Amino acid sequence: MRAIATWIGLMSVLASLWAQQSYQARPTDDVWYYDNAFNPGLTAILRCWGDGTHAVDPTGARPALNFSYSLAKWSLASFRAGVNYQLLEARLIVTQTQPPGYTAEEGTQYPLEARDLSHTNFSEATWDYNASDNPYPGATIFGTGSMANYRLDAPFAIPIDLLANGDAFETYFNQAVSTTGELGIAFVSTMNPAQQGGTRFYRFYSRNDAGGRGPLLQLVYRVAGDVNGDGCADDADLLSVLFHFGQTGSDLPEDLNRDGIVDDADLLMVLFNFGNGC
Ligand SMILES: [Ca+2]
Ligand SMILES: [Ca+2]
Ligand SMILES: [Ca+2]
Repeated sequence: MRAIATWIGLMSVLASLWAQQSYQARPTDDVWYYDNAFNPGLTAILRCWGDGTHAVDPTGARPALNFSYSLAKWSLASFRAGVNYQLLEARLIVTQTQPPGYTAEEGTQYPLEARDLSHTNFSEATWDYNASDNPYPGATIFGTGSMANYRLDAPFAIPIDLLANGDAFETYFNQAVSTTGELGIAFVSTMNPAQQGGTRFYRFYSRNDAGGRGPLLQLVYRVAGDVNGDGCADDADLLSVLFHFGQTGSDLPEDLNRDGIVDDADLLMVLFNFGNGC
C-alpha cells in the first residue's frame, strides 16, 4: 500500500506539470464596425465608443455616429469538439495606442467591454458594413478592461479578465468549441467622445498591425474532471481525488475547483464529467 501511495504521489506531481495547458493566439479576423470606418477589415487600429450610457445601440441599429464596435474571432481548432473544458485562466489583452484620448479615471468609469457575439460567420477580407447578416454584440459582458497599465508616453496593455462574470465565458467557450470551432468577441464601450472634440474613445491595435500588437487571447485550461492530464476524466482521476481527500494547499492537481482543499466538490467535478474527453 505504501508503495502504491508513493507511486500515486509521484504520478500526481508529474500530473500537475501536465494537467494544465496553455493557449495563446491573435484573432484570425478582426474588423472595425462603424459606418464611416475606413479600411474596416484591414485597418491597423480598432476603435470603440458609445453614447455615455449605452455601449450598444439600444434600438438594435448598426453602429453609426453615436456608436462604434470592434469585432474579432479566434480559431479554436486545436480544441476537441464534444469535450468540456475547464478554464483556469482566460484573458484578452489589447494594446491602446499612444496617447490615449481619455484619463485613467474615464477608462475606469467607461471601461472597454468584451462581450459575446451573435455569430462568427464573417471575414475581414470580405467585410461589408451593409451586409444583411453582420454579427452583433450580445448582452453578456464577460469582463472589462483594467487601467492598471495606463500611461501617456507609450502604448499600454489593457487586460480583460474573461472569467469576471462567473461561468458565462466558460459556457460560451465550450459552445464555440463544439459548434463552429470559432470564438467571437465584441469589443464595445459606453465612453462618449462627443463632448471631448471627438478624441475620447478606445483605439487599440488590430491583428493587421505590422508590430504584432493585435488582441491577444490567453487561456489556461484542462479537460474538465481530468486530474492527471491524460485528456480523459475516468477512474484514475476519481481514485486520485479519493486518495488525496482532505488534503489542503495551493496548486494541488486534485483540487479541481481550486479552493485550496480536496473535498467532495472536487469529487463531484470528476463524477459530473466522468467519461469527458475519453
Ligand atoms: Ca482586421
Ligand atoms: Ca485523466
Ligand atoms: Ca477543491
